[in-house]
Amino acid sequence: MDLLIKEGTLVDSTRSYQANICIDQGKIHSIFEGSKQIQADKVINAKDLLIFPGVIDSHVHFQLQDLGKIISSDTFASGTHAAAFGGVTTVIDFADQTRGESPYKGFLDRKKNADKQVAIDYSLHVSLTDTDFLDEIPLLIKEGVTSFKFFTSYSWRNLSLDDFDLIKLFQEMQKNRCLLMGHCENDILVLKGRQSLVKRGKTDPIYHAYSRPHIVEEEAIQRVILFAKKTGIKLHIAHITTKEGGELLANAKLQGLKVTGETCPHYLLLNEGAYNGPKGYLNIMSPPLRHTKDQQGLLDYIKDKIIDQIVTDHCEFSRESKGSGNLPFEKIVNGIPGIETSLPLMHDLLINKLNLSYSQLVNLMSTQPAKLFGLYPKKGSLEIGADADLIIFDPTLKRLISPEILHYNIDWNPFEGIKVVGWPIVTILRGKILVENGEFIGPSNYGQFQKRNLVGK
Ligand code: DUC
Ligand code: ZN
Ligand code: ZN
Repeated sequence: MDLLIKEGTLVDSTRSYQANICIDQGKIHSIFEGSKQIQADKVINAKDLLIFPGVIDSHVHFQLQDLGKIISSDTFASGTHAAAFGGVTTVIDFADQTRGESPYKGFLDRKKNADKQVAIDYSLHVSLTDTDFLDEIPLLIKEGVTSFKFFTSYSWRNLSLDDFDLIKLFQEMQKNRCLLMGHCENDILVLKGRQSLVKRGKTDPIYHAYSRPHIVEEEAIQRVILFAKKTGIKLHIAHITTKEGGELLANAKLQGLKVTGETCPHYLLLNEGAYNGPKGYLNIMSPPLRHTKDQQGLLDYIKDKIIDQIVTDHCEFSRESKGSGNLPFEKIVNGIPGIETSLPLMHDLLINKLNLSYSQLVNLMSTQPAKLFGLYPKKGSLEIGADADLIIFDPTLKRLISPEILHYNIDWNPFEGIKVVGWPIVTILRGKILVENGEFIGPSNYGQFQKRNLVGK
């Protein structure tokens, strides 16, 4: 046996129980309760510690090119390295089609770039920015890409599709049985809202939030849910930020539609007050931070199992890339870091403060993402034969979030100053220990591209 983890509390999406777990050749070999003589190359005593399946963050952007020339600070190497410290063992990034060019080629290029660098397992969603290459979808499915993305906004970056093309794309997704994920904001409302504020000289970071009021998100989510209803597709709503967005998801589920949704730690822990003050410009991301009533609403939808998963939308930029506080809000690149802190922050909020169960946390951050995106039960589970992607988590370890204790490529953090109790101390990927007691001890490029399955009908 390669590794024996003794006397820990195993947590999967349905239960927590004390047991020993044996790992061999990268897989979960066996699980047993009580004591037994096992010969293993390495033994970890996990008494008083928790063992989770590794976190799956299905929405991250490493090396994202924004506003033409600026590229987000984390490479696939640095981002996946930081992710491992946060207990994340699989990420799904994006291959965004350059409009007019082959998405298949774009995917192959991005994969080639990532393959050499990744410390943890990964996959890619393909974002489609026109409808001229829909015949490439079967090719991408063969490569293991089973989810695609659209934008209803970002026309200024040539990313959005109009309603006619959206419906065309939805019909194609239905034919191919893929999942379609949407960034949902009303493009004209964003563009004109922004213009009218800028014209009046209202360019401080807080106006980023005012330029994208709730209706921007609500209208777009409502529209695409209608398109999903008409075409019967599996639709996933990315980064829901508003109570109204959560309500639309709840209604769609009540109607029996195949609609799922996610939110992010920053929408639960920060509100638009974070745009004030000298560091406000750093917190610009889209959709923007909202109000306390939205935070409460989203938490209620998490408790009620309406929101299916928590992801980070990790997309970090240096202070300089964000203009060092000297740019009007509309010229600041969008995105914040999150991947290394999401598990401890969500553990502290959902379990320590709101009393959700450990299984719910595992479901939101590992099992559900694996199920939605075609990785289950190889990932996101503690079943015998599953990949041994595991975290050992110390629920008593106290940490003060600050850039100094994190491993990102930047020197600021939106959650700086938040105290949490609970931190991942060991991260294991396919049986290899990557992180142990604050040190990266594994190979730095052990990550592999994961071919994903089509899910459901
Ligand atoms: N918003 C996005 O839509 N993508 C990356 C980062 C962000 O803030
Ligand atoms: Zn988005
Ligand atoms: Zn995103």
